[in-house]
Amino acid sequence: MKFVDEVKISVKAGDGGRGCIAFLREKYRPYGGPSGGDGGRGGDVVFRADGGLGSLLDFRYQRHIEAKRGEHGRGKEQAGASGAPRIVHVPVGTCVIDLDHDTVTADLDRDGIEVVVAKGGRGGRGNARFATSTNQAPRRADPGEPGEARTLRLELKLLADVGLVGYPNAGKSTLIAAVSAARPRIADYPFTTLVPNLGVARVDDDAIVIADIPGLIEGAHEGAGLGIRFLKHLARTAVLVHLIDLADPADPWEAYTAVTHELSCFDEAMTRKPQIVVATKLDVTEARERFDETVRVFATHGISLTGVSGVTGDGVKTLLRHIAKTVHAARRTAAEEPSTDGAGAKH
Ligand SMILES: Nc1nc2c(ncn2[C@@H]2O[C@H](COP(=O)(O)OP(=O)(O)OP(=O)(O)O)[C@@H](O)[C@H]2O)c(=O)[nH]1
Ligand SMILES: [Mg+2]
Repeated sequence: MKFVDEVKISVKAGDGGRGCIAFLREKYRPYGGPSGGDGGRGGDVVFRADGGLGSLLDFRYQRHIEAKRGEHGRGKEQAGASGAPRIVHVPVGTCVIDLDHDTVTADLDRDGIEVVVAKGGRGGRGNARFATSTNQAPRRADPGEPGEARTLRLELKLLADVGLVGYPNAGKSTLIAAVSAARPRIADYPFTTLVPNLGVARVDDDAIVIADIPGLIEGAHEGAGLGIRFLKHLARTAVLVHLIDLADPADPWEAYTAVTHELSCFDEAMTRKPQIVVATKLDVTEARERFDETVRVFATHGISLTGVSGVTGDGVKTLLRHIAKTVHAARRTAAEEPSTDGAGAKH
């Protein structure tokens, strides 16, 4: 199972500026010398690892990246200005593969490190450089070198921030499709999802990575249904979102406790992760009718319930914000307490 975000892009560094051909002519200096300045260097394309980014999502809208060219040289031996480097922020953990040569160019595995992925061209020499004792008026200057152009694949191994759990058919895949670009299979029979899917949801400036795994049923820890081995993909998530299908006539509290039991059979730590419990399919009349009563039952156990419809999108935005806030809080707790597993307090 590979959880990889990848994107193909092209980069082009700036071309070097042209060298200038010029001669100094001053009123009282009949033999003014060659005075063409050098062209400026083209800007590099530089990748910088940024711990604040969580995905390669930005590159979906930015497939071609160019740095500025160097300015051309000018008369009076004025060199052209260099093109500014183009600094591109990429998430920590981004691996850069050169597709033309099939080589790994860089592994940006630490916050703040920088790698030049395309080098700017050198500026051409102006004619002032070509003056010799025998040729005092050279009419020659170099063109600038072209900047490097490369086709790259960026790969990022993703770690999910959020795991979706619940019975089969609870609407997990529908929810991930509603909040991200992931397009998992969705169908009205159990165990539609056979392998985990990953989706990246945008919340303001942040990217939240959500994992959708196969549904759990009672006895999953003994192999019932698809078993619980998929829970290993959620081991490092910060937050669990537990979906309960209110259109299903089965008792919601029993569904909740059955899934929670399977989580604890896999690993006690799973039940200590912050959890957001969500009632789904609220567009269905029967589900809506049961909502208030279900909220009350869960409240008696100290659990607050959020309602959504993955189909109409009702409540989904609010839920996503709630998820993002919980993820941020969990990340902060994990950063403050590096000695714990970062699981946080019981919901
Ligand atoms: N009316 C309605 N139907 C929904 C909603 N969410 C999901 N469904 C339907 O419920 C069925 C199951 O949805 P999925 O998203 O595949 O459920 P799942 O939890 O991923 O199921 P598994 O992959 O089998 O574990 C599909 O027929 C969906 O169209 C909802 O909010 N409202
Ligand atoms: Mg599914």
